[in-house]
Amino acid sequence: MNLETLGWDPWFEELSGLQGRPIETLARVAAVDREQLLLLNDTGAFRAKLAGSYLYRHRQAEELPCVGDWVCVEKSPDDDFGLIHAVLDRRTSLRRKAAGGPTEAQMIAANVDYVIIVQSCHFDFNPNRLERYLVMVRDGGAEPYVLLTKTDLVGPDIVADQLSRISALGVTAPVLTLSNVTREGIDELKQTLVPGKTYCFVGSSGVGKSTIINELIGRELRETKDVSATGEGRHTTVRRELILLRNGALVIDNPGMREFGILNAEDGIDGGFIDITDLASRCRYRDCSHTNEPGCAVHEALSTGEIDRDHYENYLKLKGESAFYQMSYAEKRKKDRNFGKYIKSVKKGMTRD
Ligand SMILES: Nc1nc2c(ncn2[C@@H]2O[C@H](COP(=O)(O)OP(=O)(O)OP(=O)(O)O)[C@@H](O)[C@H]2O)c(=O)[nH]1
Ligand SMILES: [Mg+2]
Ligand SMILES: [Zn+2]
Repeated sequence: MNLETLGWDPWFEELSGLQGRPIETLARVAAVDREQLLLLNDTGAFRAKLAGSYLYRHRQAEELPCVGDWVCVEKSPDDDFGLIHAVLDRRTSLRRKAAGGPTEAQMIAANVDYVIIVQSCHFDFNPNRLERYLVMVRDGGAEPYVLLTKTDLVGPDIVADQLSRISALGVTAPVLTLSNVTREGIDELKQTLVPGKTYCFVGSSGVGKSTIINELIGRELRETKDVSATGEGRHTTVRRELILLRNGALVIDNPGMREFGILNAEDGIDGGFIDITDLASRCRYRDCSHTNEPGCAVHEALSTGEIDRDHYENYLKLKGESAFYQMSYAEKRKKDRNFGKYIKSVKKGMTRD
């Protein structure tokens, strides 16, 4: 196994910038359990902790290593734990508003190439929530996929209707459907997973994320549980984990998310509502809020039915949330150009197969 197998990308060598000190090796975070981390590198899996000096300098939740991060770690063969001294800049980041503070971001996963947004055709399908997820994904720099599950529980007409509602939103992401029961669509999903790329599965509890990942692994590794009698999902997955599949793709399972806020996501919102942002260029006022200004092209499209009212209202809601959080959102940390060079030298010294 080498670092490329684990998703290492030349980007990290060229653009990574971070304040660091000499460290022995690079590794990828596979899981985080409180202050203990599970890391993977060319020597295999091992445990590590954060160096006290790192903790001292990085107090924001967003700055702590999360699943998918690349870290610089110091470890000699007889140490039980490696010591993490630095977290490399993230190429992409999937984050949401932390439940506690109004403006602090919580990392879901880092350096994910594709996010697979999972909704079940049965009870769970919700276009507004889908848009919210799409905003979160695009804002973090990853590419979205949409996956509808449990097609065995609804008729083909319902699946077709849901697909057309997704395309009515102007969603450009690929949309897949599958059933873990009839296994329809499973091969198509497998074929989309590319070796060396990282895929993160997100969606409500009970939609079948872990069942799919078990299927991809080929054995029961992730815990799944029966849905309760009300049809609501139950939380089963409690920990995120990065798993290397036999075909070479990397997948991250996630606990189901009840709700999440979006942060500082103006670009992500505009990317997810291209129909509205296109119309906005024809509004009379450049700073039109599309609520009640005269000459608003968005309002006109709304009255002719060219755009959907739910879609429009969701747009305004996400915009409002984002603007609110942006006011006090803490700025990203500074970059140090020297670190990229340094990473190169660390990498050169590593054993490779
Ligand atoms: N009928 C049907 N049931 C499914 C399908 N996929 C998963 N299930 C069932 O749905 C339940 C929940 O599946 P999980 O894989 O645990 O769901 P999850 O998304 O991982 O849930 P959390 O870990 O709580 O986020 C289990 O009982 C699965 O057997 C499907 O395609 N069809
Ligand atoms: Mg699960
Ligand atoms: Zn307008």
